[in-house]
Amino acid sequence: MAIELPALPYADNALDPHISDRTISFHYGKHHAAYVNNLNGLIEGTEHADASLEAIIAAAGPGGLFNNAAQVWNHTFYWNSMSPDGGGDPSGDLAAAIDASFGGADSFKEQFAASAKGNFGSGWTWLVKEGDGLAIFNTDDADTPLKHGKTALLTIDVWEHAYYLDYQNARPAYVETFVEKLLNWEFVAQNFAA
Ligand code: MN3
Repeated sequence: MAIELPALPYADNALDPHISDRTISFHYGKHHAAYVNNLNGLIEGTEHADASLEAIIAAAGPGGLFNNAAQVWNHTFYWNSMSPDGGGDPSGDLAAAIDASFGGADSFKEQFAASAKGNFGSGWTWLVKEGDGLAIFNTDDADTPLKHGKTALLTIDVWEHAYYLDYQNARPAYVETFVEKLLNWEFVAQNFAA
């Protein structure tokens, strides 16, 4: 049972002009697809051949198996972290939790953006559940909150391939656009309630 590349939750051009269909064609169509293909090559005929993606991530030590499995999971989570109708503010229980942990939605957005801008090199910036509260968590390369016992609520990919075609080296502009225009609070709320 091979690991499959999940369909995008929107059309290839749905995030235009913030994330272009050209970026999607490479980032989803080439990078994400390559992680899936690499992973299937690595698990074929092994003890992991019929395992779930989450089980492979849990079992894998440092190296190619972990990197490809985690990148498959992280990218699927990233696509869902954005919406053509994104941006705005959280509501309900999630808003209360954001207030309690960060002092309000605006303060959260500032702290999340600052962490994403400052996440050195290739990696991911996450909102996670941590104990009774919420926290911002940076990971390097393919690393993922699953491997740290944390529940992911939101992520932004800060590898250069996520933004270079649309923003060149201007990671801050990409991060600010993500937070203001793309952030899918409904997805965050689903993960928070789960
Ligand atoms: Mn990526």
